[in-house]
Amino acid sequence: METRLWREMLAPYYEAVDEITMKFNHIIRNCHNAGEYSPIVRVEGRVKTISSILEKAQKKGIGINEVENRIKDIAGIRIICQFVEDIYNVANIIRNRTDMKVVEERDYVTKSKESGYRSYHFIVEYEVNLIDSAKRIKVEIQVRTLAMNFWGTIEHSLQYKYRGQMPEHLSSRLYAAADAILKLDNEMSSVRGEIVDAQKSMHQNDVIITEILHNINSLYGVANKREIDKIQTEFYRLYESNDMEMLNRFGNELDVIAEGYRVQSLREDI
Ligand code: 0O2
Repeated sequence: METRLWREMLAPYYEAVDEITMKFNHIIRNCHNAGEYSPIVRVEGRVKTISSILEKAQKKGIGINEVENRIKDIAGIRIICQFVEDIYNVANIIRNRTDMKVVEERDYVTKSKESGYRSYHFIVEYEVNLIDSAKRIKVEIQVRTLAMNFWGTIEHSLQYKYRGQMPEHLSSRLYAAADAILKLDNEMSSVRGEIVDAQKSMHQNDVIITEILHNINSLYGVANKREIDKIQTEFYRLYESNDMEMLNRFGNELDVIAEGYRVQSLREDI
């Protein structure tokens, strides 16, 4: 196939990867904005390179004209989570979405592959709107923990280096490392509640401080210097005491002061 035709064929896959990556990033942002824990840490997306498509097609005896039908991971999304439990929460999110249809599901988390590889795989059908038509394409979504991703990425590069002929001493080391990853994920799951709580309160504290600083910044333009100095001194005092309850109360009082100035300046405008 000519390069130009490959580019045409791959265009909707690039579109799908961009759109789906953005949609899962919105989930992260919406969770943060709502002060909720996000089951997703980050999202990555890629379109398989032409050489990698050709290599897979050759390995599996797939003809060029069958590539789109039979290679289901031309478009690939990787969703990275902190904990194994999050993988299953993300799996439910994917199953319940109305903009993609799950056509295949493989749980390599509960039952790892022979290599030790663990990850949860979906093949979904996703509709892309092109300039004058729409096209349904297949997209692979891999959901895994940070630890599984660490292992998978390293093992993948070694597999690439040895092209399926990995020396025994390396594959057995990797298998042992996969076992350590499984233990690590289990250990982390046992303290998930504590970690989630700590991260939530860290995020909430961050929001409180950011809002206070934003309000102080806005007051610079409208309040008098003495008042601002007083507010700032109080803020530093509370900040140093690390008393988040007091800082929250102070933030609420500052909201009222800032709101008052806004009303005043609006009245002056009238
Ligand atoms: P790349 O370079 O990541 O794209 P099948 O559907 O069973 O005929 P397929 O499509 O290989 O065959 O499905 P499978 O086994 O679910 O694997 C899909 C993808 O999962 C692979 O794509 C890898 O990304 C990943 N994967 C599967 N097994 C392993 C493994 O043992 N180690 C690592 N590191 N990754 C794995 P590609 O096209 O092989 O690679």
